[in-house]
Amino acid sequence: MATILEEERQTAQGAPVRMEIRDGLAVVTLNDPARPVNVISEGMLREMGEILERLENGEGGVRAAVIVSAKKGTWIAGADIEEFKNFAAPADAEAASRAGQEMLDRLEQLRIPVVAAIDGAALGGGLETALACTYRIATDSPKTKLGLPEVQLGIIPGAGGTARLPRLIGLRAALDLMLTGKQLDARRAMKAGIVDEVVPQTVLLEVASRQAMALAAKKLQPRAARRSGSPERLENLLPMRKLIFSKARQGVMEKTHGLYPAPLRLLKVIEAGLDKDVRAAQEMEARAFGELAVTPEARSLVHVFFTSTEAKNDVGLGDDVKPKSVDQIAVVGAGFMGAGIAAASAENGIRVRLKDVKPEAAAKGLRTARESLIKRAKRKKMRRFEVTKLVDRVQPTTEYSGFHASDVVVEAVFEDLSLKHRVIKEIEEHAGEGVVLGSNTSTIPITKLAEASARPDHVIGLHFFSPVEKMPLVEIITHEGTADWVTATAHAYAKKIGKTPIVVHDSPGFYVNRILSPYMAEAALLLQEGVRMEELDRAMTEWGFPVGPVTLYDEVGLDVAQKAGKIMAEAFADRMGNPPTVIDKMVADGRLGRKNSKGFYTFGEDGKKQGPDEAVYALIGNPPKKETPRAELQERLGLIMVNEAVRTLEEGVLRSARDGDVGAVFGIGFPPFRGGPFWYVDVTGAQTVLDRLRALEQRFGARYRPAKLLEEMARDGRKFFPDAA
Ligand code: 3H9
Repeated sequence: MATILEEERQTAQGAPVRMEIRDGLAVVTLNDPARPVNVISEGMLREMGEILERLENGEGGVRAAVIVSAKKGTWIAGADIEEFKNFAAPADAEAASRAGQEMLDRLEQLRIPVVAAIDGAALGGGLETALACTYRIATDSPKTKLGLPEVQLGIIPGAGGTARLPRLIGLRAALDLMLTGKQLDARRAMKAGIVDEVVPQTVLLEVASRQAMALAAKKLQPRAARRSGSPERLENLLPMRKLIFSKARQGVMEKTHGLYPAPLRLLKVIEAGLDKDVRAAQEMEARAFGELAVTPEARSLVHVFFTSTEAKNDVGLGDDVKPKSVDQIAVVGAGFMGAGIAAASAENGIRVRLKDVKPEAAAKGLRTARESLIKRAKRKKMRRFEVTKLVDRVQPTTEYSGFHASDVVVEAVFEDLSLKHRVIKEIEEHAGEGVVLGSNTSTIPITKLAEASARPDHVIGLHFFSPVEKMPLVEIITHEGTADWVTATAHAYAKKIGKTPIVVHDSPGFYVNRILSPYMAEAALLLQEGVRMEELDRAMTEWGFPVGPVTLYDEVGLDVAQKAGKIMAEAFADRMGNPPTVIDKMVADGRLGRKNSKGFYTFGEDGKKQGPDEAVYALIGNPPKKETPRAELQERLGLIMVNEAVRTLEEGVLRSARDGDVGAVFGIGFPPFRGGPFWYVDVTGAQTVLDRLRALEQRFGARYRPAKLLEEMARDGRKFFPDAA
């Protein structure tokens, strides 16, 4: 009969860490009652310290241990990012890193084997905990993901990850994980050599317990003992190692223009630590962690983490407003966007009817959606029957059959008001009473679309960004009459398919295009003034945007940009002035950008962007002049967007500065290390931004007129975010 030594010193019910000992096996269960996920907080460290002491003392004749989580969806989500806000100086953060390292060193040095039984996210300090265990078993649940995403927070792994991961899986693979922050599901983690076994959720504890005892009985060898020598022997040759680091550094510089200190510091720490023992490598890790954690870049990235998580979890309506569950949708318009929406939905378990008028168009959309799904399925190493089940979720149609069972219908037809009106009427004839009618328009006011509807309170904007599979934002646009449950359902649907939604009020350009538009118009004006195309692009990529505005014109399509630009110029004629003529000239010359391989840039046969097309300057009618200082270009383009963002908050288009930062970072690629336009104002100082805008207004006129709200913030010394440094 098994003896159960239930934790005597266990604190009150619901302690963050509990230990149960049964037949020589300790099951350590993590379940922080105060937090939605398990995190390595000060409290958790204390609790773990006590458990470790008891294991070190061999309490209850323990021969092996298993660490499990009782939280659904997470094993350990890493260090407590909330606590980062308390780091006033590098020494504070360094101390936190050392505390994490010490705890995991003790875990690693236990005389008994410890099995990490991972179900749910094991990220950052979570994965570092697993790395300090003897053996790792992970479940095949879609929630199980392993990674070291610290660089995305402007820091590096600080609890031994930079030392342990390269030693476990080899340098190149470890660098790839740490520099990108990518998260692997269990199967990929096993292939990478991080995880020893993958099992279904239902048997996790059983298998982990068995393997822990097998390790104790030496019937099973831990990975380190199973492999001979280092993971990748070639990588240990000095010239090879030098090459790997130099390539990695080059890759980082190309991607970040040196604007993010963490990845560069990460490379230094790993390079210097590889020949040292783990303890010495951790010394360097702790110091770097400390210095990085208090940089403005890290503070901004932490801000982006919290604001985006909040936007995802907060629809901004009372608790009594309940969303409808979304299990089946229909998409009307099987073009690139429609197919992307269908694929993103199917990937997340939603059945989709994809409709177009002609069979060829529906078939093409289906092909696009399937290709995207198969690509992702391959990456996830899905089995064949799983892939079949996945792609079968999208069914093409030329009729409205099956629409009655849809919870949401997304219309993604051409940007033509009368066409959309007709489509809305048709949808309403065939869909059920309780359907949410979402429009993926990027330019037409939702209020106008709702005019054609018999149930205007069901109509809402669901603005996806292209390409849907990559872009994380969905702008949800409400008009005056949109019912709250419709907003809540649209929000829940966006969240279900893994997107980050922001809810904005109907207005020309909504939020994202509203702030993008003056920026793009200013870029066109700068071209007319004689600034070279590549100069403009370089200025803004060096400011931190993923692509510059001229490249963006080509990517978006010049005809699309022309149409959007006209709408915005009309809507804000009082201060926008005359729209730049260059875009009209480009379109008249048949230059539509990437889609017809003819734009500001030239494109190769393979569709790859090449250099700027010099013929464009003749078209503009103004040859390039001497270089404009890069800082001036950045000031003109950056501030016009920031000012417009503040206006949208002032006008109530945005509900909060938080949503404004999330929308700009996730919808446009506003430099994440600047935290978004509102965080940027706070960090720069509202008064400074105001002064700079006033100077620009003097030179260039009303389009730089500062937002009233900005004037108020400067006058009252207020901030959008009180914790902005
Ligand atoms: C690190 O580990 C450094 C170490 O190397 C060094 C140690 C010394 N901290 O996203 P959700 C909150 S750096 C604090 O909606 P999901 C989140 O704010 C860390 N809070 O759930 C939200 O709160 P609320 C590296 C956290 O199921 C709630 O939990 N780790 C943390 O969609 C639910 O979150 C990461 O970067 C945290 N670490 O996704 C992982 N994590 O309900 C960050 C979550 O009040 N986390 N919260 O709005 C994630 O990626 C996702 O939250 C996760 C769950 C996948 C875990």
